[in-house]
Amino acid sequence: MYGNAYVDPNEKFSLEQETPELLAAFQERIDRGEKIEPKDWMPAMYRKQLIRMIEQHAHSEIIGSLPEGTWITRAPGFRRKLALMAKVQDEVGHAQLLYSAAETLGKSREAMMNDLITGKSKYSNIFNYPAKTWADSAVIAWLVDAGAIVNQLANSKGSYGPYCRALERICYEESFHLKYGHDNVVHLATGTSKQRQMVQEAMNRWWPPLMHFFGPSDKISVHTETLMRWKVKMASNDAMRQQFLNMYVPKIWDLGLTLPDPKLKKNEETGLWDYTEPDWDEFKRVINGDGPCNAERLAVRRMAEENGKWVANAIKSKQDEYVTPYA
Ligand code: FAQ
Repeated sequence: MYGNAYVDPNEKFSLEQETPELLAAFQERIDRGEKIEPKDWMPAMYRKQLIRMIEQHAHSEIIGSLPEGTWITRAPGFRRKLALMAKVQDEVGHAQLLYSAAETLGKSREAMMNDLITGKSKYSNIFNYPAKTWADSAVIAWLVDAGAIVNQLANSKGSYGPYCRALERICYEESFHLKYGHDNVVHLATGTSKQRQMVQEAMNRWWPPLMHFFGPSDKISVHTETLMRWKVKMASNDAMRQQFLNMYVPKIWDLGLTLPDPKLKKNEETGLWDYTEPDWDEFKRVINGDGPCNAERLAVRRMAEENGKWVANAIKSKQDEYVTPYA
């Protein structure tokens, strides 16, 4: 019986190794819509899956601050610079909330950070592409944040208490980022012909990674079935992608912008969007370390880790004087 001891996320587990009565009672709690809290009994596989997903999410926030962050020094005007700085700071704050939620499951922040900088952990595909112009930062703030909200608003109604509470707070802030991004895109799309061209080119660049962002299609997704049974994921990857298309494609077209997919249209019979199947080989390459910016992103993170070590050590030596909350 595995029960509640911290599990090495790399170890293999199977549900057959759990006590059947405990497993059944756990599933009943989930089905009743109860929240699971850190000290409650949970199957080792549930713990492992949550650590994987929350940790990847935390890494995505911290790495996700980098493409937009490169535009802080070059933002067009003081007000836009201030707003972008605040947004980037929020994203790093989201990582802090998420690392704390993952820590409640027993994996230390040091171990998570180590797995990020050694390339062992994944993070969102989308942050491995370069933000070439100011318009890229606008498209990220509007549409990547929009995609994140679709995913996180649904999953904030999920089963693991600390993750859901972190997601609720994050969604409030992401909603504000989305408005900021939309304002920037509208400004460019209704500006000079040069500005329109710049935002159109950014849209063309970010569309394929945005389609990948929601994860592989349901036919090839590995974890969706288990995670939906446990209400960690509240909708499948394809369902989230469809929701995003439904909400945002009309808004993009309203601005007179186009999207680089000739098949993209709403199928009036099914009510679903038809689109060209995303290139899943490219997706796999990017999430496994071979995207245009993976090496650069991890190098920046390693540098930050190295330069900030003395601060972390100082905080840790103070913390050791107090009782740790999850001991
Ligand atoms: N990128 O079986 P599935 C943000 C991996 S936050 C990289 O379908 P699952 C805020 C997956 O890990 C953005 N890898 O996986 C912001 C698995 O590999 P593994 C992050 C991906 O977990 C905005 C394999 O493929 N959001 O943007 C991706 O059931 C602006 C098989 O896939 C979250 O993390 C991907 N896109 O579903 C910040 C939300 N998709 O681990 C700055 C929480 C799949 O077995 C600026 N996460 N993989 O080696 C989730 O909802 C889920 O984990 C999914 C993937 C939906 C991402």
